[in-house]
Amino acid sequence: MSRVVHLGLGSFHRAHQAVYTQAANRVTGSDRRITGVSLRNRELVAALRAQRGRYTVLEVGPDAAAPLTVEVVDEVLLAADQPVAVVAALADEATTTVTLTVTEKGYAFRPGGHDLDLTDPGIRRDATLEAPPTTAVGLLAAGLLARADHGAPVDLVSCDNVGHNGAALRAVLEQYAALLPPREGAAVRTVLDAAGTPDTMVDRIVPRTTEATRRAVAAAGISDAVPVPAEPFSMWVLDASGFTAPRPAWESAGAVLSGEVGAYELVKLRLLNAPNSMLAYLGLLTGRTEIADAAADPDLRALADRALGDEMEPTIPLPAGFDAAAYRAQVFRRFLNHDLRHLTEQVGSDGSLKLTQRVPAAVAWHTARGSVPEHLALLVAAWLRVTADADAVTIPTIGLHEPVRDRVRSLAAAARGPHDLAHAALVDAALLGHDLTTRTSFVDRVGELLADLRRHPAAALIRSMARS
Ligand code: CS2
Repeated sequence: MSRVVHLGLGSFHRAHQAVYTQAANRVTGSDRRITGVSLRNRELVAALRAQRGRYTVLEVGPDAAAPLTVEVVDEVLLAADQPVAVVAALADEATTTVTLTVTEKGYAFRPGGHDLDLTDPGIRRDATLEAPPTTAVGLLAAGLLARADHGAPVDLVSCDNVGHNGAALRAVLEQYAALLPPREGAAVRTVLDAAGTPDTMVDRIVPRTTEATRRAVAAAGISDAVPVPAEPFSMWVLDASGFTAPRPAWESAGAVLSGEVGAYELVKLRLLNAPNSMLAYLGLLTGRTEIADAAADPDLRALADRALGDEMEPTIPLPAGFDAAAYRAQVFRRFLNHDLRHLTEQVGSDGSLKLTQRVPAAVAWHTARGSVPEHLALLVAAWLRVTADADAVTIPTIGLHEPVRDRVRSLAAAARGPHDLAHAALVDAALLGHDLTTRTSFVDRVGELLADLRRHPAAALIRSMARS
């Protein structure tokens, strides 16, 4: 039976693709198993091994189903310790599907775009082929290289929130192949040319596991050190025409095969992820620890809802038959799920990478029509304020991660004020992508809003914008 290898064995995979794969096995009577690869989470790997790959998905909130035992992951590897075994799993003829959830960071994009960052130290080291690879891109390419020996078909399925994720994955692998010695580079390209890299849209809110998750699972009589909490909602749209090899029949478990994946990806990034980021940054600036608390504030909700409905929705082609009003209402119901305890700092982390996927193309749509999207400017200003100013977030956070924080802080130190900082960060340094570098009317507005956020408590600006 053909197998799946998954790179990025985090909570999202365990509550999403693994669940679909198990359900597809049950419906079709097949037995496709997953080799789960964590890049560096040693504790998770040890715990999952001790449980022979088995774990629990705990749905929380209204309409939650009973805890689900997932037993489809039957091999667990840690890339940091076992790179050779990971490459062997990727290269195995029996492996016909490789899925990935490595987050925006895992693609080693150059800041602000979809090109491989040729200065990334991990990428440069891996491309010498002098030692086993350490990066997701390096591991995948090494797997493809080894597959040149047999040429069995394989598909590489990105399941990250990146626009045109399949095409983006193919592009970084092609650019990586160009860094390799000529013979190896050519072999990787040959295997990649024959491989499928379908675009996908993935959706399920999966917060961090907490003690409350463990307690709830234990109360249900299940012993599990690494359960995963998740909302009841789940969606997966795949471009069926992008596959070349046998794969689990995920559609029998509710995944949607569609020729309109691109439209679904835009719906997800702009109508769900962007307002989610907005609640995260406005929430962080007004002392909210959880997304549900931010969404329950009528002013924050009004602003996020206007960003979604008035500013994002007009910029995208909706999939045929798509009910935008119902989607919009459902998005806020999902954000309001208090039991999820989804942290504003979790959604607010890695903002430079996430916002690049979620915001600039929509801004470009507006400025091309002569308008400046006010709420999107507020979102970017709020991200800048959170990133640049140590005094902006007053609630305790445990890990609000931002790869360009030092960069933004040194730009802030050198800037003559908020307007200058907005231009230095968004135009000169292109920290949110090239689309914004020429949208100076938008960047001016970001500067003005940032000035306001620095001068007054954030709640005052939020209140006046929400009520105007
Ligand atoms: C969130 C997403 O952390 C974030 O940036 O917007 O992880 C979101 O919860 C998922 O994409 C929902 O499918």
